[in-house]
Amino acid sequence: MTTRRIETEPIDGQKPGTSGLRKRTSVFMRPGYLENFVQSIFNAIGGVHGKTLVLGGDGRHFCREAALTILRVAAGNRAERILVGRGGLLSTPAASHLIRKRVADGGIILSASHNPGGPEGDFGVKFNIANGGPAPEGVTAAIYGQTRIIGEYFIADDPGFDLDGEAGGTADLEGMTVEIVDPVADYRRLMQELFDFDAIRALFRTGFTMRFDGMHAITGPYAKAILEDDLGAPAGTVVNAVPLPDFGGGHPDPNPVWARDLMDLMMSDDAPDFGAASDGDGDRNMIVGRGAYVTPSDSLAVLAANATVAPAYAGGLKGVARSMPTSRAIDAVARDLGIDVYATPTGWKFFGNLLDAGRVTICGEESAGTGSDHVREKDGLWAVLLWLNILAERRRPVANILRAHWADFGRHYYSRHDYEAVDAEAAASLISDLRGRLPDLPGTSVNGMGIVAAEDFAYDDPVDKTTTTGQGIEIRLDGNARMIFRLSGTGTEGATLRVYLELFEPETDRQAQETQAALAPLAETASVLCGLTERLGRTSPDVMT
Ligand code: VG1
Ligand code: CO
Repeated sequence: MTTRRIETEPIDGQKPGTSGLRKRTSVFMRPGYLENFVQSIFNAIGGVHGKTLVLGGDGRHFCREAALTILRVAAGNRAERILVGRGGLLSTPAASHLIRKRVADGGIILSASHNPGGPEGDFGVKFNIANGGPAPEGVTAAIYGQTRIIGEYFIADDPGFDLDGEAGGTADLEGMTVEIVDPVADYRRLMQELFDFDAIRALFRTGFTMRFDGMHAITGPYAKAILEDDLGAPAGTVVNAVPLPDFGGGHPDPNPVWARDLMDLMMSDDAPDFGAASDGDGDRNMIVGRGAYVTPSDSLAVLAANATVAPAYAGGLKGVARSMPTSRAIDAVARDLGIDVYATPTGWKFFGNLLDAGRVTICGEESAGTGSDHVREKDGLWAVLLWLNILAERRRPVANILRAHWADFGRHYYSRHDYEAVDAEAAASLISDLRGRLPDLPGTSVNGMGIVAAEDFAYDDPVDKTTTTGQGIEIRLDGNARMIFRLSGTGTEGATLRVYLELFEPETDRQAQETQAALAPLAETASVLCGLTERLGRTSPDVMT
């Protein structure tokens, strides 16, 4: 077997966004495209000679072929060892854990997260650093820089490697050791350490019922092993549990729109006590009680307020963090606990430094990402297990816990409205024009609502002192309301405008409104303020979560 040096041209890359590089699967399948991008990653991190990397993905179309190609490029670059999930599979949180546990130099995760998969769908490559977290801005910028100047890549000949071999087994590839790891085992052990499995088992023994929807994506095998085998949930609790290359034709995005079946069940007379789902790569979560959907922002706040029931957090939280657009429900909890709360730009990479520095224990995003310092990624199943631990302790329905939380802390009505696949230039100018008007907005009123403050969010990282600008336009209004305008960094078609709406309601007797109804005047104001209909030709959002 030999390694070849292949001459190549810079690729049509783009700066890896909030979660790595995402493109149509067909783009990643172009001859040399994946090889170029992976070589660019290696070049950007000073090569991989002598290094150990973790590799795995969410099982979507092209994952297996991509894993085999990446093994060959790693061998061509003389990496020391690659730990690859059996079948090329690893959830994002499991990959993060494995990097940390095995003290690897980093990892490559193959996923476009909640974006649909398949030949017509999306594929993605994400690079994580040695702390187990997504590459920070400096690294993604360096990777992008390399994609613009790359002229060659190195690749070992096709080894015909068996990705389905026995876990623990190793093979030699041009002097590089490839080790197959069980994708579930280490992660499962970690969860057993964090949570009170006895208490949760006892909860299931009382006849507590649950449905977990794996959405035909990566979390299925993890959920089956932990919920059904370890915790004694009845067989069939986990549905859509086998990862499929096209996710069964669905959108593996755990929200009321895309996890419709689960939502319908939970709102019906046959609803189990608890429902949950996770996304393509296993880092997001949806939490829903019987007749009660829990918004990700509320879930984050409830988890933080009750975390001490779990052994891992019994000593209290050091601090908490949320992305700026995430509702301030968690801020109220932090005030009550007397701990710090940090607001970061969107994207998990911004939590890494805070977690590494021991400033925060729990963090989360409005987009259904919640996690803690146990790994450096958001973790869907972790959130589900913490909820279960809380339910095992409190023995009250989810709806009840939620209402009590609002009564204690006030309710933050919250929704995100997405305008998808809009004209990229129109969306960019909508944002830049709004940005230009920011200094004039405070003190004025739009659609009958007074603007208190308007800013273009910039983040000063308190740990590494870097500044990141242009992270979303935040408008604060009278009555403790807020709206944020931001362009998505993960879409693959045109642009996606996200409008985030938040309204604080301290009065218990006004906390029972339907979310969209409560937010309707604010949504109207947002639309008027940015000239949404004229500029984008849209009168209503594509998705409201
Ligand atoms: C979206 C979410 C963001 C999340 C990111 C990656 O980014 O809004 O909160 O961190 O996806 O999540 P954007 O730029 O499209 O708004 V995942 O589950 O794709 O790793
Ligand atoms: Co994801």
